[in-house]
Amino acid sequence: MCLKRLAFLPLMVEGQVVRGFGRGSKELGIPTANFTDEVVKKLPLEMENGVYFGLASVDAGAVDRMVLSVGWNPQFHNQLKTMETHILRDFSRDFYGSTLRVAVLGYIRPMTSFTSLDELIAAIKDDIRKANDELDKPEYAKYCSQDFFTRPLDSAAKENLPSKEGISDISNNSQEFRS
Ligand code: ADP
Ligand code: RBF
Ligand code: MG
Repeated sequence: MCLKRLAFLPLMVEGQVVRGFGRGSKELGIPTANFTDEVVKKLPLEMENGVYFGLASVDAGAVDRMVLSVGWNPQFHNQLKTMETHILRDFSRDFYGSTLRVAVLGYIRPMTSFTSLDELIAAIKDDIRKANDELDKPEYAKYCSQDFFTRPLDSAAKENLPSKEGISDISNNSQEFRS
């Protein structure tokens, strides 16, 4: 299987983890670390709403696999566009305020409104299976050791100050935006 490759990928996004609607873990059993509105507003215009896979790290720690959603969460009739990352690792703790780095590497499907929560959960489990299948491919290994993941956090991020937010396209590292 080969998922859709898009011109603006890979996309590297770094920002603070903020509170969302508190639904991810409670209702779905799938916690999602939400980026700030500032990060969501800076996403490339050509990035369509939907479900993506890639890699992620928290506070410059280990690089794990992830799946993420970008959009208005039609299942919940949300007004707010969010970017939410589910990291494929059991943290057994919250990390609100931490710096999250994600490398968005591929697109899986559009955001969908399902007839039940169980269907949404089943779809996300299927997304995770597809992400794992893709990320098993050797071509993705190089992203784990990218400078984007290995560079230390800057002092503002360590102190949880809201200055460390950016989006970059590693095919052209000069394109980096910060708020
Ligand atoms: P919220 O609506 O506030 O985003 P969630 O129910 O989606 O709440 O829970 C998300 C929070 O759970 C994250 O911000 C993070 O602190 C924590 N968390 C724990 N494990 C994970 C994980 N594997 N992936 C993403 N977030 C996780
Ligand atoms: N929300 C939707 O309304 N429709 C979806 O198809 C959908 N797919 C998702 C796929 C993944 C991999 C993840 C992590 C989230 C997805 N969500 C989707 C978002 C989900 O509704 C959201 O995480 C919860 O509402 C918690 O905020
Ligand atoms: Mg969340």
